[in-house]
Amino acid sequence: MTTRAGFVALIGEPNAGKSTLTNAMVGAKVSIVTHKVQTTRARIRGVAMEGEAQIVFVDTPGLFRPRRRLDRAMVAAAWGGAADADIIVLMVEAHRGVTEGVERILEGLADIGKGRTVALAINKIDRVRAETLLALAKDLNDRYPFAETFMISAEKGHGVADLRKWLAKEIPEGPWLYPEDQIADLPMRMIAAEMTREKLTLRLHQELPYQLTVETENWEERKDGSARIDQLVYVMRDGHKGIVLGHKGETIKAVSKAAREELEEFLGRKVHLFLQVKVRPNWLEEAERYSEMGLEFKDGNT
Ligand SMILES: Nc1nc2c(ncn2[C@@H]2O[C@H](COP(=O)(O)OP(=O)(O)OP(=O)(O)O)[C@@H](O)[C@H]2O)c(=O)[nH]1
Ligand SMILES: [Mg+2]
Repeated sequence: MTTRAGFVALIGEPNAGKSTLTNAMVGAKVSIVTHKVQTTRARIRGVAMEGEAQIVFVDTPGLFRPRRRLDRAMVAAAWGGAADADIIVLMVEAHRGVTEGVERILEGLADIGKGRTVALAINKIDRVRAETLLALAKDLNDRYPFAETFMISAEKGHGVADLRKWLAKEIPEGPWLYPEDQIADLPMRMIAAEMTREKLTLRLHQELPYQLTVETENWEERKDGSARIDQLVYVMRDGHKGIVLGHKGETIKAVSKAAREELEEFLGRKVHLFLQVKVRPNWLEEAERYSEMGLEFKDGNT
């Protein structure tokens, strides 16, 4: 049997469902998902097997008009993921259609997509009627020569298997890139930090999630088979620290519990998770924070 292997980059506007699709393809949660935009900050690789094909999905940060330094690093990571991939899948939200943001991505694809297979996945089809979908598919195909169009619901699983089968056929022949049982290419300490950031993002309101970051400071394997994990939550202001902690520490306690439970399930063993909140007014300008996130720190104005 000939094996196949390749990289498939999922790109799209923030909230399009890229991480949800990555997880659906892999069959496990490797990338965090929230209802808020700009959840994913760096490229997250998830590995899926389809017959003799190993498809490495590259989940990317959403593409939007960057303003701040972190925005720019995220958008650069997303386009970089597309440029390195064998196949690009553009995800568009069915109910939002061709937004200004989608138009801008199509402009970018005119360049990055050259010489590459680019497919379209219209996601969240559970939210619209069939007529709307067909019109949207036609509109998008008039604007860009997609190799194929898929109508999917990443969340409900509709169309996901068809897309995976097609991708398995399209990726190049070659030896597998990862051991057969590996599902993610991200250090465990980073996955653990992402889980905590997801729980924080789900609980906090407004802009706050954007202004915090989580890092795993220490990971200690214990003799009884459990792990002790210490994480730091960086926030920018004293007031933010208060919000993250919550009244009598309720918020951080709930976040810690939810993150620990998910980690225990992921690792299949007991975890002791300790979170500490640190005020760091300038963390968004610190190169080390970016490397911890898996992002490139770009010089220039904030
Ligand atoms: N109704 C519906 N919601 C979906 C579907 N797929 C994803 N979602 C929801 O859309 C929201 C965003 O999903 P994500 O997977 O985090 O989106 P993303 O593209 O990774 O977003 P960023 O990381 O911010 O760029 C979440 O609330 C998902 O549950 C779908 O097929 N149908
Ligand atoms: Mg995401």
